[in-house]
Amino acid sequence: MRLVVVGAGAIGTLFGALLQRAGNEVTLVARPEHASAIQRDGVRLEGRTAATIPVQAVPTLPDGLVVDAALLTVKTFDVPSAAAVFAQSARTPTVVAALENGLGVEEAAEQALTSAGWSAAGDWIVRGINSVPAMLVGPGVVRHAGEGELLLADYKSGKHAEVLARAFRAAGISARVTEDREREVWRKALVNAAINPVTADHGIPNGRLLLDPYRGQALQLLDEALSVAQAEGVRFTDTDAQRELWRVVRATAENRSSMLQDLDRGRRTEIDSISGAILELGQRRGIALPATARIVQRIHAREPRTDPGVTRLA
Ligand code: KPL
Repeated sequence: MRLVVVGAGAIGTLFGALLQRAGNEVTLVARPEHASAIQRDGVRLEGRTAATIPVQAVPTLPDGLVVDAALLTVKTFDVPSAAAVFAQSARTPTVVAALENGLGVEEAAEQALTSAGWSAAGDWIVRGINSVPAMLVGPGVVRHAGEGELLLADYKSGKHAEVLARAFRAAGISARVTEDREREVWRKALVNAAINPVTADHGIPNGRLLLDPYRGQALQLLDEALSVAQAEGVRFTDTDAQRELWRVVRATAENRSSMLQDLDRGRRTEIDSISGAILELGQRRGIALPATARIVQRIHAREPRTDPGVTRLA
């Protein structure tokens, strides 16, 4: 397949490099220093996968791009602009797989692609729900940091998820199609709502959440997020949610969460599309979420005032 990875940070670079190694034709669109290191030396993978893989990498999306699919691995808040820039570059509708964390990602992509003139834009969108952990070590260098799985779901009536899942599996990435997109999006959002803000606030790897006081804080956030999920009609019990939380914490114990990696780099985080989105849904339903409200404020206070983000892709 011909693939473009729009916003190749840790996860996009890991996936793009593995897909290229498996025989796909991949272009990574990445921040300039990352793109030029890859163009010069290839992608260097460490950890679970140790390899150097030559991949085409550019700092901006080429015009008139012809690909079979775009993987959007930008931050959630950059999905609308990345989708719009891709639509302009691709000219004709093509599969767009959005692999971000958080709630409302596919809706945001659909809106942007529709505004760019695509009809039935939702049929081109695949939602990716990823728990393969990866860390950007430096320009061109990514650590494959543990076990995880990529779930793929067609958003509307399109039938693209299986084709992508096959390509990912052929590249050695554990990937499968799910028919229950909403439940899986929530399952991941619950885990992210508990892991990401606590690890980011305290500067700790995921595995430290097994210890108090972090354990208690993560459980409190999980509990609040779960009350919103349940009110939204997603059927998870406390036991389901806790089992999933500790499973992911153990599988990604040495990983620094994506939110912590963002703060480490002085970048804006995805707090608004994870805990912020849950808080907003809770407020609409009159559910009090005091711990979530506090952590949203604490993470915002740690964020930089500006982050150019995807505007570099235009
Ligand atoms: O999704 C993640 C993230 O960091 O955003 C987990 C699975 C929690 C791995 O760190």
